[in-house]
Amino acid sequence: MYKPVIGLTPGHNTDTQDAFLRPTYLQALTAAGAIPVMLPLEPDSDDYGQMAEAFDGFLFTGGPDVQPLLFGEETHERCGNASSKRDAMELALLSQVMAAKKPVFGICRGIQLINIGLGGTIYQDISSQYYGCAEKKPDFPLAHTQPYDYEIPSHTVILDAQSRLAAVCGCSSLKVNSMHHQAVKDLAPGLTACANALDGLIEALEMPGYPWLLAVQWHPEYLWKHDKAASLLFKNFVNACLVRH
Ligand SMILES: [Mn+2]
Repeated sequence: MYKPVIGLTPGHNTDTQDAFLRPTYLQALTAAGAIPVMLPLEPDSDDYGQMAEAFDGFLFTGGPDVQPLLFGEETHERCGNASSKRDAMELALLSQVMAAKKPVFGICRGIQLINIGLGGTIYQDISSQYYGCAEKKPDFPLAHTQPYDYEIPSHTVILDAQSRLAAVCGCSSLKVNSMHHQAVKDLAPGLTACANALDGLIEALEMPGYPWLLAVQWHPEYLWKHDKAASLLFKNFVNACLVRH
């Protein structure tokens, strides 16, 4: 039986220049019935169109912060490390992948990258820019950078009942892990928020009318072994890639 081949965007260690991928993404996609492949960090600029055609789907993985000048902002004092090579590669790839209407899954940095690539903005730092703003300061600040193991969920997200995400997961709320200090702020045109944390922050996005685009702020690749919804998310993505083949 044909298995969908899925391209994953690579991590970039800016100290050693290594391109790498955490095995959790590969394990989750393999278990869901796909063949995962790490994409090059520095493809030839002429090759993005061919790369978009060559794979059945694309996973935009977690990682460091996106360079703020790329979404029209100065660099906030609480912004973290960025990789110009990775930013350029992922933004160019996203454009070609979406032109080819291939399935797109985003995780953590992936949700931010997709929102930025399509014209949205992000909070460069949740605690100072979202919690720090008086009108948005919640009574109960959440640990979006959770203080314990990634396999343990740390906060709740409420799903939009009409969303693809709710249909895929078959429930109205999820317990998710959380390892981010940035978050989606203004949505890009065409995207809808389909999950919010109890403090109001956007935790998932999708694109109605597009064949398959879902992005989550949490890390289902650390949850799928024990969490049905996380496992269904990967399986639904892989099935969407299979249908397109
Ligand atoms: Mn969170």
